[in-house]
Amino acid sequence: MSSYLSSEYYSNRIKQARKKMAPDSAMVLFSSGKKERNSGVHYSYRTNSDILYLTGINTPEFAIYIDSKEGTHIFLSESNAEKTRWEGRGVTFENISKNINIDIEKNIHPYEKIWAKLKELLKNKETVYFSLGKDGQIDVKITETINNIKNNLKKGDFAPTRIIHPQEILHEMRIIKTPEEIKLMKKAAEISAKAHENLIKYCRENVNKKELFEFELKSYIEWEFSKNALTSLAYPSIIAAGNNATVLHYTNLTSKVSAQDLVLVDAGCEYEGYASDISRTFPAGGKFTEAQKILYEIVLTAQKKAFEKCYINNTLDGIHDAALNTIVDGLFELGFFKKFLFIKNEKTEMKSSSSKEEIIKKEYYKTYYMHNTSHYLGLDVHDAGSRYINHKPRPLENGMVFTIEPGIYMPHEYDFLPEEFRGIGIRIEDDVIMQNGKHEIITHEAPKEISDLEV
Ligand SMILES: [Mn+2]
Repeated sequence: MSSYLSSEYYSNRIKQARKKMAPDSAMVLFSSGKKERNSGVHYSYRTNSDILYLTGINTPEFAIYIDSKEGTHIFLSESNAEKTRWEGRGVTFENISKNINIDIEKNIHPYEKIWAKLKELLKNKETVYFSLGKDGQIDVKITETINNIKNNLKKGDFAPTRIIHPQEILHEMRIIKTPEEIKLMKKAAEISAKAHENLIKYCRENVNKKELFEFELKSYIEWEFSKNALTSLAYPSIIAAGNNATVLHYTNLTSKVSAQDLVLVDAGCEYEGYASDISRTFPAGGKFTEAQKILYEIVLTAQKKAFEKCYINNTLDGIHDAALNTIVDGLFELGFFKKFLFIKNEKTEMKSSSSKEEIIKKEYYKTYYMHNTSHYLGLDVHDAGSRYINHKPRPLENGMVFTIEPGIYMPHEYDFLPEEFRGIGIRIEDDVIMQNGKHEIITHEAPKEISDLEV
């Protein structure tokens, strides 16, 4: 049950975290609570990624305590016989003991005992690493526990005076993936890439044969994700035909797909906790219009320029600049900045610019390209870790995994554009691993060259 990686992996993660903790400190992490969807029904459960990172355990009513000196304690609510009849056997003490190499007798306790036990454990700790603000009830219990210690101190003892967000330690660690994690990430990427490839074929084969809707393409790709492996979704799938593709987080999925539409598919599976994130844009019927092809070529070139910038010590900002400059150059040559609608601070204004410098400096490009080119990828699709250290962009290192996803969006409402360009949204997104000083694209199996998308 839910042992994604080896027990050495998890004990090492815990050991590494401990090394980074302040003297006389403790870290306490809680699994996420179950969320009700509607009466008597819960959303499918997924715990938070920090818990998953340290333990691989995906269950509610679970917590881990790590001491800066030594000692790790686990708290778990085990299913009783009656609950088991309804929900099946959940995670057991034995599972956890195996998963993270920990002694059942001394270090694993029933979840119900956590507050009494924390009262003992947090005494004489100066600092507590705890994520305030995630769960109001747990916030209150933690504060109560600390106050309780403070109010019952014996001579020479002390109570915690600082609460620090554990992300300071864990999110830094999560930026660099270990070889074990990279193996899982490659598998997630492979499953998703193959699914995109098959979806493109399916769409092309069916769009002229029958009424094809976005929701059918969604079911198709999600079936592809899960037909050979137990996966879930890394995020809600976006399947957007025609003008819908100009909405960044389009989730309606009710439109009919026409053969001459471009279809933008942004979908990725989560495999054993790890996300993949792929976008492809393709002509539903296998033939680009002239306008679609012109814009598609710019985006594809922008992505290739961005890949060239994936080297050690360059930065995600450097990668973004390469993609952005290519898009601005391309759109500028085509005259798209002669007259355009600029939206800033809820104000819209028609503008004109004849300087690429100005277009970049004043962010006029956001009329057509309004998002960033990259984000980290890992247990979360927008993975943990700051892109900046000391206000400077963080240099790329081996073990980093991130996306490269330039795009161009020309909504149908933009009536200042030539008719043939209105209602086109394009994004091309791949996942990249930095390894041995080089970048490796792990989602390349999903086709994106024009010659592979046309029939
Ligand atoms: Mn993405």
